[in-house]
Amino acid sequence: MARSLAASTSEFAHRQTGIPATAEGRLAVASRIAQRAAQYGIGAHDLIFDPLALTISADASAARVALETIRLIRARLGAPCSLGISNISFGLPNRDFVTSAFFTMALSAGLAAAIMNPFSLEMQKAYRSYMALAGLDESCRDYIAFAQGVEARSAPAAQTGAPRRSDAPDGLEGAIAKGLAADAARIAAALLETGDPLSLINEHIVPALDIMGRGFEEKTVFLPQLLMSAEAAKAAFEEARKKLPSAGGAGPAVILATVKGDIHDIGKNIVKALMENYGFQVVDLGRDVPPEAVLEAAVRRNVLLVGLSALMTTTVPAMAETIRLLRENKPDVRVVVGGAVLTQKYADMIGADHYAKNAMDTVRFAEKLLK
Ligand code: B12
Repeated sequence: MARSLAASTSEFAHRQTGIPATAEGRLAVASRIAQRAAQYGIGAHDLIFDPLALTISADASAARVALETIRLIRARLGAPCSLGISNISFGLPNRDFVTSAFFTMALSAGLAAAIMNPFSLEMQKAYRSYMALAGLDESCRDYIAFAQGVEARSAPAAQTGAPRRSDAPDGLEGAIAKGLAADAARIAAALLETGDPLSLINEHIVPALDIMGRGFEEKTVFLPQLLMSAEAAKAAFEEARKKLPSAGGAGPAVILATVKGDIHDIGKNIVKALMENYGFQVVDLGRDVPPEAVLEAAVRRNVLLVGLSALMTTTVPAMAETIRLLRENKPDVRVVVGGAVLTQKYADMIGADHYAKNAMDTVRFAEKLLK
């Protein structure tokens, strides 16, 4: 059987008049091989075809034909392809430039395996970038590890004291830093058996996110990692929230919103949970809320207190605009503001009635004002 198949697979070299110049011609050869294999009970998906990469220095259509052949073999025969990648750049200077670009194109066309130099940095870059771009590298985990490894090897002197996920501490902070939501929830639940929810939030969750924020600023932590950490922080907070049951919401109504342009809502949600725990009815407008929507809700619900959250310097102007609109159209409303980017000075500058550093501070201000 092997002899017969070997004869078949060498059709390119012997029975043909040479390597077919077109993708259809190469597909025809592959189809004959697949038919012969089928006679021996071997399905096309158990064969690996090499559609052949010839050098572009001799034939300008070489890459295009090879790529098209991969697509056709996959679509028509359902069979995987492998290529000797570097042939494509034979005869050219700096071959890795062309080879790695071709590798990315071939992967995109459906290449399943490659004969290539795994020690070539250009090829590694192409492979890791392709996997991330194709959505085959969850949260760009492998890409980030690879890119950080390259950076560390090429510039060890440029290391800063900024936190890296790899030197994250153990415990809840570690689970949040590594973006492990299930672990974060489990550890939070264990800590809550003896500790109180506010300490969990203030002593573990907020500091862990601050560390990640610093890393993000110093470019040792990247957006996919920040997203995963935020999810882990939310999972831990959810455990804390369960221990802060709503007191029934019979008290005064309060509006909470993260201002327009800003999607950070972990802090606002903590404020919400604590206020509900203290009996306030919280109307949560969510995040990225336009000034007009805040005003509309404040008028319709006739609330006397609005809480606004902003986490970015770029969204403080939206907070200022919201306050201005409220002042003009509902002068009896008071505005409390919070969020990591704010300071007392900022809050005064934009005309807020109170700056709350944390959730408990917000509750105290609301109680003084409304109860
Ligand atoms: C988690 C996080 C994210 C998560 C948010 C998930 C979510 N659902 O909230 C994700 C990954 C999505 C994210 C995205 C982005 N982020 Co971000 N993010 C953070 C991080 C690390 C933590 C924020 C946080 O939740 N802290 C924990 C909570 C509990 O703290 P807090 O919000 O301050 O809340 C407390 C108090 O402030 C107060 N409070 C909060 N709100 C309110 C409201 C009221 C009414 C009151 C009274 C009190 C109050 O009480 C809370 C409890 O104590 C910060 C860094 C940092 N240290 O803040 C960066 C940070 C805010 N992000 C930043 C940036 C740049 C971004 C992005 C633009 C990144 C990007 N290139 O896409 C996007 C934003 C997109 C957008 N349009 O909003 C920058 C902002 C820089 C700046 N100064 O402008 C920061 C500071 C990181 C950094 N150092 O560079 N981010």
